[in-house]
Amino acid sequence: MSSKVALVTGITGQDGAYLAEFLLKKDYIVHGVKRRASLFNTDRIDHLYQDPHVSHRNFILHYGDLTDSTNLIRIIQQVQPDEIYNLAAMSHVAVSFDTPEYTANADGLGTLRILEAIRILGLEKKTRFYQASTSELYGLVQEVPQNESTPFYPRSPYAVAKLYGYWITVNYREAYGMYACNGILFNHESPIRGETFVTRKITRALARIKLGLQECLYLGNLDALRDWGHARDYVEMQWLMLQQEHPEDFVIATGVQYSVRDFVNAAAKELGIVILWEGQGVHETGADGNGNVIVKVDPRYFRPTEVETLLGDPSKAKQKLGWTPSMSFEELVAEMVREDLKSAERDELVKNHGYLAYDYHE
Ligand code: NDP
Ligand code: GDR
Repeated sequence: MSSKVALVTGITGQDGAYLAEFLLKKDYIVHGVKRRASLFNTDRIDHLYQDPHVSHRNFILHYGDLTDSTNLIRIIQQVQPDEIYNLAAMSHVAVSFDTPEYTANADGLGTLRILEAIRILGLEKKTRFYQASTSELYGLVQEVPQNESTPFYPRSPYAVAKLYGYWITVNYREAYGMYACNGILFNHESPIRGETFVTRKITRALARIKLGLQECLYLGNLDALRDWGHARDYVEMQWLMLQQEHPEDFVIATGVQYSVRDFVNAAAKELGIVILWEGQGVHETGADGNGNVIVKVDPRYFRPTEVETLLGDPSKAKQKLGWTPSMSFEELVAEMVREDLKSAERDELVKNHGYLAYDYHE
């Protein structure tokens, strides 16, 4: 039997990298859409790269952008994919308040552009479509825990754009009989998580603080509650959603909730750093063993409208997809801390013995 062909948008992102690895192991031919950037943006997938001059490649990248329908139509026409995973997005909730129109264009209309390309090319019966929907849709939560029928109340330009993506996916499924589904994924993290999301910001900063490379970590809302899982587990569910008899939407979550403060404590424990929490109303919130404050609250990281609490109910995915997360919260934190400590150790080595000792003027 010939290999299945997948097209992944957002291939250079956290999930794109894990999904590409996963699909290649399943013997797929994987095509990815990457944006042109002034610097290389393929760090997460460099290990999968194949020289375009060799024949029989099974990992192929195309330049593209979700804001450009002509290019999406051309890529989909060339690739004729069996499955499309739409993972590309301006995915940072706080940044979406600064770039709301672009976020609506890429995250909302971008989804429509792909669905419409499938239709224009007459691929409705061939190509299955996965939309990266999000627990941010629940926003100001109406019910705890949240499942597939919990009402949405988005609280950011990102979430509102994703709401459009969610419903246009449902609409194309119902209107044109397409196999299109939404994965409503709760937060998922990993050692390759973007460095400005709170978990990675914490593990990276605390590792650097431990080695004396950084003095302090500034955070926003420490009381926000999230349901954090591991990205590797979650991409497998994205694939499984496209292997069912009928297309359906699924919540993927661990069903366990922690605060940002809990995450700091867990990472500090892993590193053997003591975090001393101070009294309410005090903006300085943590200290190392020597009494130096290492975690401070900076109001610039508060959002105009916050999502205070998210907790998923993954019962449907458990029952129909056989979903069980393979990693606990503690294991996730430990893996992230371990990898960031390695990278901080490399920086420390360079700082102590490397190019900084070299006099460029000689
Ligand atoms: P990342 O931010 O790590 O990756 C986003 C990807 O989208 C990157 O490859 C980025 O390219 C690409 N991208 C951004 N804008 C465009 C554009 N206009 N055209 C083409 N590509 C673009 O996100 P994650 O991997 O964490 O998340 C994957 C998807 O899942 C996103 O849609 C996100 O909103 C959604 N999601 C994520 C969750 C999570 O906890 N991680 C939870 C629920 C949903 P570049 O590398 O050049 O920036
Ligand atoms: P989120 O993730 O907004 O849930 O979106 P993020 O890690 O950015 O924030 C989680 C919570 O932590 C609070 N917080 C901070 N956040 C950041 N980034 N930086 C800080 O310094 C900080 N301090 C406190 C936030 O206010 C928030 O409550 C992620 C993204 O991956 C989305 O694309 C995805 O859809 C959702 O998860 C599910």
